[in-house]
Amino acid sequence: MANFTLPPVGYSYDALEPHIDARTMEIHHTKHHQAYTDGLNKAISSLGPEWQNKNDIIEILKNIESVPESARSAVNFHGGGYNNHTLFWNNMKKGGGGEPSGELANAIKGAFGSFNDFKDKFSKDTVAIQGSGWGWLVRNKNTNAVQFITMPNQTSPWTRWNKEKLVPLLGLDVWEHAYYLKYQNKRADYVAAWWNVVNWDEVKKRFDQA
Ligand code: MN3
Repeated sequence: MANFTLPPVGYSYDALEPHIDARTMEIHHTKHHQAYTDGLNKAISSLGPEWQNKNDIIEILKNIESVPESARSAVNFHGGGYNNHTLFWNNMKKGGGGEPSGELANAIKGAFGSFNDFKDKFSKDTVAIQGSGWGWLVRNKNTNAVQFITMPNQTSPWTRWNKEKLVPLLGLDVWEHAYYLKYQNKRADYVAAWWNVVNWDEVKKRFDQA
C-alpha cells in the first residue's frame, strides 16, 4: 500500500511573516500539500504491487516514463507536487534572504554574471510563467553548472533526470494558492518578498550534495 505522508514544514506557520502570511502557509501545507500527498497515494494504489512498495518519490519522478500510462499523468502531477512542496518548505526560513557564499556563489556568478543578474532573471521569468508553475535554480550534473528553468503545473525538475541530469536546488511556487490571500493579483510583489525568506544554507547544502 502506498503510504506517503505529509512532511512537516519544520517551522511555525507564522515564521515567514510578513513576507508569507500564516494563513497562506497553513492552507498551503494542510490542504494543498495534503491533497498532493493523497493524490500520489491514490495514483500509486491503482498500480501493481511492485509500485505499491516504492517509497522513494525522487526515484519515481526520475523514472516517470516507466510509470504505467494509466497513472503516469497523476503520478507526475501529485508526485511532483508532493516533492516540490517538501523542497519549498525547506528552501525557506525565518530571517532568510541575503546572498549565498562559497562555491554556490561562484557557480551563480559563472552562470548569470552576478547574484543580482541571477535574481533579476529568476524573478522576471518566474513572474512571467503563464498560469500555474514553478521557477527553479537547478544544478546540471552533465556540466556541473547551475541554471534557471521554469516548470509547468507541478511537474518536477527530477522528471528531466534521464535526459538532462537536473537536480533541483531552489524552487518558487507561483500557483495563486501560494500568494493570493496576501498579494491577490500582484505576483511580482510576492516574488520580491520571497527573496527575504530564502534559506541559502539549505540551497548550498543541496548544491554541495548534488
Ligand atoms: Mn503550492
